[in-house]
Amino acid sequence: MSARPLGVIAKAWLTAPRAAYFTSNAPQGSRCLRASASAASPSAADPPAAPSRERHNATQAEFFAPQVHELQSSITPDVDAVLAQVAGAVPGLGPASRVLDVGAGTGALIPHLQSRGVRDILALDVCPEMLEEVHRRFGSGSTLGNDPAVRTWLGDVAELPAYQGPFDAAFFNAVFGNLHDPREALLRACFLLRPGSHVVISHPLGRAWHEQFRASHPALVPHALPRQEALEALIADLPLTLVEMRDEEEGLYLALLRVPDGYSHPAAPIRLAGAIVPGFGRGSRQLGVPTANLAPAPLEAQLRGLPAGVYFGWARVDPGAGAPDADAAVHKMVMNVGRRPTFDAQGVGVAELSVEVHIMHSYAAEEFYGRPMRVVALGFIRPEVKFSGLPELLARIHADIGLARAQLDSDLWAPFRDDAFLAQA
Ligand code: RBF
Ligand code: MG
Repeated sequence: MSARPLGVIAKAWLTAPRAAYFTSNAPQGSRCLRASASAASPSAADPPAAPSRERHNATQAEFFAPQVHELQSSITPDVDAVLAQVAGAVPGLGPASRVLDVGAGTGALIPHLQSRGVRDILALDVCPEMLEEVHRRFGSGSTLGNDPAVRTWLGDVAELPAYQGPFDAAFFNAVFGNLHDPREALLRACFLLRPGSHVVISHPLGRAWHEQFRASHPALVPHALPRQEALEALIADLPLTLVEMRDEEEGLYLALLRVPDGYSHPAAPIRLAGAIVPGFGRGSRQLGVPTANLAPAPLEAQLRGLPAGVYFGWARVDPGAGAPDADAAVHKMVMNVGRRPTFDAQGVGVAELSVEVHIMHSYAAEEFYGRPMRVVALGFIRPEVKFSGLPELLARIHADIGLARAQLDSDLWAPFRDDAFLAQA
């Protein structure tokens, strides 16, 4: 990439000198990029394969690295006033709040968060030069420590470790269209957010501007700013609800989403005990995700009112005499309580509820039918979903397992390994 023409466009990216942008820089750049893209592609009709996250983010970092001072100096008073609205969109932010700023850039949003009293901010970006500027402008607390400060994290939000949370708000300002995978980013953000907290997806320059920029830089900006219907589809199986949406062609685009209070279910910890029963012969062991199932009927009182979906927690099987000690220990688990709609043409699932517990341990024995199992479910990961098929379900279960592991290692949930209920005979 040559820095000079891109520099002009990147500056326009925030300052929005629309006439100049639309009439001189963008169309030329746009035509050039399109022409070279289709020339390089064997079939212009086939959409190019999505690059890996690593490759995608390297492209972002490369583009923005030379733009630090342009971006910084391009926050006009008009743009700044809109950014104040963005920071103000989340109710209740103040000195006790911890805020995640995804795609922080040079930190344009930070003064507006600070003027609302927020002191504890994690600025995230895939471009190290941007984060150096954030550090220079806003100072920083020590890398470790609990003092509220502006800290930085280099990388994709989809890879942000759980220990960086929990947050009271996550802002995706002027970055959503640039993300490698917006859904994955939102999903990961959800797991770092407290119940009742908020996500803001915003672009100060609005839809029309974003679409122009996207057209001229399809690799850099693969995604549209979602309209309400598309956004609702995007979050359909995420623990998020849409609260407010401003989406006019011109001017501020802003979607305010909320993590429900029920994310960590009010009934948790949910303590279940029973004898392990055969499953439905769907071959979950063959899938690499063996489950030990509990009969739902005797657990009706504990299960009543719980949303169908995936929970995480701790479990212990009594494997009987002669089993290795590790098999009798408490282990991490993910549990699906639901009707497995993926395997039903209507998508409603089988009539009878199933309680399927995948324990993150390799047991010596193949089956434990009739053996006692105890489970303490602590948090709700996501609702049950009708997936397109087994591969998608399996990929999702692996994501659930990863998220559950991270949650269960946290100070919040690790102590429940020693819950007295699990130790009972
Ligand atoms: N089945 C579904 O139809 N939708 C789901 O969202 C779903 N999530 C699951 C999550 C976990 C952690 C586990 C262990 C199972 C899940 N299942 C789901 C059930 C899955 O279909 C079932 O385990 C296999 O069919 C084997 O019985
Ligand atoms: Mg099973």
